[in-house]
Parts: sequence; structure tokens; C-alpha cells
Amino acid sequence: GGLHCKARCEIYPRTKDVKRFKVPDDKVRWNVPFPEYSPPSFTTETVLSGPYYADPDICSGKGEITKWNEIDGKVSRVSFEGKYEVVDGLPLNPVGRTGIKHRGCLGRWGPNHAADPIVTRWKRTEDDEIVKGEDGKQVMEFVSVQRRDNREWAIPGGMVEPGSLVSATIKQEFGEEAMNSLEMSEEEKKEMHDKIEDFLSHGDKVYEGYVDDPRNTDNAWMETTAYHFHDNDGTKVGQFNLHAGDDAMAVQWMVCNSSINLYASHKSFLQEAAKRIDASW
Ligand code: RP5
Ligand code: MG
Ligand code: MG
Repeated sequence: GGLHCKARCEIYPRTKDVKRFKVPDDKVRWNVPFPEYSPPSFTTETVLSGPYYADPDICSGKGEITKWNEIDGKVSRVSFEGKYEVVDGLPLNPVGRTGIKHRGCLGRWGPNHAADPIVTRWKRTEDDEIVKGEDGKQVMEFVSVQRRDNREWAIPGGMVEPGSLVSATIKQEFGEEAMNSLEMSEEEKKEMHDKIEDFLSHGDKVYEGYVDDPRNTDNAWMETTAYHFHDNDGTKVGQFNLHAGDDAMAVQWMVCNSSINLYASHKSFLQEAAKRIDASW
């Protein structure tokens, strides 16, 4: 894989003044010597307070993790990137240096697993004609949510809870963030469930691996599994009522092409999805 960029953003997300140690491109890889490298340690108070999604703070001797690179009870500490190294008791980011040590706002040491539903349709005119791009190919739109944490547009993904499956997380996060299932009545929920259960059951896995997420640190990072669900005739997702919910502030059908700007490395997942269905890019 390539170098991470967002994982080297100057100010750590959701903080005002937590600054990363500057890591130039040629010093990202761990095997390149960088003797001056002295990144600050940072873990949010929230994570240190031990919420259900967080590991113990192994640095302060408050617990131990022994199952690196393994399934640890219900928690997967396995990386899609292969075996990661553990140095001085802490797992090392498989891409390289980020300019910050410890966990930042991520709960897990090592990989933090997420799942991303990429839901697409063809862009159509009011007369139901499929729109073509400059390259002559059909234009794809995807369900995009605006994240509450930094207002960037993103795929409506979320964390895979211990013991949960990617397939279940995909449906749950799409329901919560793009359909506001958390504020539905039992009846509405059932109706939604019947619709997404079918459509979001048969996807194409377009990505599995490291995410260049701005929350990543030297010892904690995001990984995801992204599935693509394409509504070719526009009769399935077309019936969905999109309503932003939970950690999404807004939701829209967004045109996909090479000039979009998305959260983390989501653009590269969309590019792969577009390629698989020969959409305009
Ligand atoms: C990204 O963070 C993943 O690709 C996924 O979209 C998202 C999961 O985190 P939350 O949306 O739960 O913050 O790295
Ligand atoms: Mg969510
Ligand atoms: Mg989310």
C-alpha cells in the first residue's frame, strides 16, 4: 500500500492543540531511521475512562493484552495487512509513523475494525435518462453522509462491535446514519428492515484493509471492509427514505468522480466500486 496522509494531519482530530510530530514522506516507514522522532503520547480522557468499546490502558499497567495478531475473546486483534509488530509492548501501525503515540480517540490498541456500505445508483434526469460523464460512461451516485465530528462527507460506516459480523454492521450503520433508524417506531423499523435486509445482503467486497483515517496513531489505527451494493435499475434504493441520523448530520446522493473530496481514504473505495461497474470517474 501507499503512504498515509490523513493519518499525519497536523492537529489531532477533535482537539484544538494536540499536534503531531511532523513526519516527512520519506520518514513514514519504520525501517527508515529517524533519530529525531519524538512524537507526543495522546489518549483522550473518554477512552481512558474505559467505555465499553475501549481496551485497558496497558501503558499505565491497568491491564494486559497478550493476544496480539489473534482473536482475543470476541475482539479481533488481527490485521488485514498481515502480522504487525509489537515493540515495547505496543502494536506498531503497519503503514508507518503518524507523529502521535498511544490511542488518540480510538478505543483499541492495534487495529480498530469498521465496515462500510457503499450504496450506489445511476444518476438519472427527470425523464429517467441515465446521465453520462465526460468520458462517455454512466455517472454513479452514492449515499454519502456528513460526519458530525468534522463535517466531512463519508461512506456511512461504523465500528464492528466485538462478536458482530461485518454483514450485520453494514446494515446497522446504513440504517442508523442514512435512514435514522434510531428514531423510528418499531413498525417503521420493521418496514425498513425488510427493505435493507434484502438489498444489503448481496454486495461486492471492494476493499479490506488499512484506512488512512485522521484518528490513526502509531499504536492504533482503523481498518475496514467495504461492500458495494449497486441498484442498477434504481427501483430498490430509489424507494429508500434517506434521513441523516446518529453521528451523521446530513445525507445525500452524491455524484462520484475523480474530483470528489471524502473523509479518510473513502474516495479510493469509491474509485474501485466505480471501476467494477464501469462507471464514469
Ligand atoms: C473510517 O471510520 C471507516 O472507513 C468507517 O467509515 C469509519 C468508522 O468510524 P465511525 O464512523 O464509527 O467514527 O475509518
Ligand atoms: Mg455509526
Ligand atoms: Mg460512522
